[in-house]
Amino acid sequence: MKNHFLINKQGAWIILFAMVLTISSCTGEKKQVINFPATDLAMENMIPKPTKIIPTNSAFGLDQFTAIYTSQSESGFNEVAEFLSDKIQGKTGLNLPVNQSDAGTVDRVIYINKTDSTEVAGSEGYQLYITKDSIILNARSSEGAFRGIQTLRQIIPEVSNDTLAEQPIWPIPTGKISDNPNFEYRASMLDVARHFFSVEDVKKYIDLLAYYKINVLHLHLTDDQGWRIEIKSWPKLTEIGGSTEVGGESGGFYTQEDYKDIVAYAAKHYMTIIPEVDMPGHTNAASVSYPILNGNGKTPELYEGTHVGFSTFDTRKDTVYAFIDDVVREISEITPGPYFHIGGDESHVTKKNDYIYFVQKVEKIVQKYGKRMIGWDEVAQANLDGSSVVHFWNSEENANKAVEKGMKVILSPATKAYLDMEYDTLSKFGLHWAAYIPVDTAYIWTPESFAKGVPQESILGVEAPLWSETISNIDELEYLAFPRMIGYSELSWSTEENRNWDNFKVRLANQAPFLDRMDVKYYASPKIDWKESKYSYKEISKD
Ligand code: TNX
Repeated sequence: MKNHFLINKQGAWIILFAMVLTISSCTGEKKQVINFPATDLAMENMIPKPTKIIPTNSAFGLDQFTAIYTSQSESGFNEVAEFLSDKIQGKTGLNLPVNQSDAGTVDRVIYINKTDSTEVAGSEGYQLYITKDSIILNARSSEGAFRGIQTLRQIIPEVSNDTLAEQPIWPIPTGKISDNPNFEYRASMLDVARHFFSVEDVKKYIDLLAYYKINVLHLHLTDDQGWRIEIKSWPKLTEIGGSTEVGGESGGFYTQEDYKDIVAYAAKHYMTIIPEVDMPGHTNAASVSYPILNGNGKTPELYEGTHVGFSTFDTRKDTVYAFIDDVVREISEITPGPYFHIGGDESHVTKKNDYIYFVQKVEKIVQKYGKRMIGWDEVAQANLDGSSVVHFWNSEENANKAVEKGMKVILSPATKAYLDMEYDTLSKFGLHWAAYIPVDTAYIWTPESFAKGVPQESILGVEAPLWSETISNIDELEYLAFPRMIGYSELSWSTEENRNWDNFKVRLANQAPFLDRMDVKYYASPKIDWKESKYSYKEISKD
């Protein structure tokens, strides 16, 4: 039995120490024997579905006599445990001590252990061993531990059982879970350019995404309607270009301090921020701020409409590349993640040769600042380095070009993965140029074989973009993103064999208490038999 726990030496000492505490707590008072009704770990509402679940049909009693300990040798584990304790407090009100030697009466322990065992796959993999007395979470890195505690959060009951003992108890089903992601890149995108979203809004979105093991947030920071990131060497970008948004509202932008705050918050959730500066098209806001950029001698007007494809940088002007160099440098300096997204979509008024010349030059600038370039699928027409990444949204032909060049592809097919598409004809927000995407359509497709000629080895992962032409506040963001985003988390984390709509929709229905507790204004689609949802779909559909 012991061998199954895969604990390293230091871990073993701490467990031993915890056991001693447990025993000493029992010497004065007899340890309570709790008779749990049979529970089945495999029936829990975990999303994304873990790779392997072996139930043992008893329960661990989470209560005020539970304490959390971690490996101390590896950095980050203590913080992951603090994060868990904080979330347990939010859900149950319990205040569980973390790595405290004088934790008082401790009957049961949660131990977050760093292991080097190859049984735990990759840096995000983890194993959970839940017995009546202990929960042991094994991970090779704090990142894996962080993914594992999301699973644990999901299997803590919403309400306590107050009849099993004198104190309230949250019974957690026993068994073993081994888990690791199918795709390394599991993302959402937020368009903060068409409408601006505050740092607080972005943080709430990060909270929700992290619970479902999403590990990338791509921020679409610039477009025709607004420039949203402070560039110190070109201050008018935000002074002028940041002043508008779609529909005549007031715009806004992130100072570099704000952006760093988002990046740090994301990092605490083991999430990478990918900045996007969309170019050479989608650049009206930049050219209004600095008319030299468009090269046509005219100062454009600020734009608050929703048409695309009318703006371009002058791709043959040195000043334009000096400008881009400054922008990429300043943003890269405050972006620890490996990627820089250059947009590159819908440059309808840029000549093809100019477009290709431009993308190739910008790729070199991105590389100069130590980043890997990502571009929307049109960039695959250029001659690019194999390390750059093509972001498929529309053109299979472009995705195939990328594969031929040995590049990785991110999948965001507009017909399946666009969060701004309406659910159906009654949807309150969204567009439908690509498709209507009800919750089942969003889930029932196979990224592994979706784009012809794009094999699984070429797929970096799945991303669900949320364009914001039709939404301007967090409630509206949540209406479009949830519940569909929860399905995309399973599509990118769980393997094909582990995905099944009939099974998923029951687990999804059971997310209602969590979403309600987080005050998420999700679209309570009538296709789902929501568990005690406080939102009726009728209330939030069009009349
Ligand atoms: C297409 S997808 C766009 C965006 C729009 C979106 C609306 C892509 C790379 N470009 O500019 O916001 O459609 O659904």
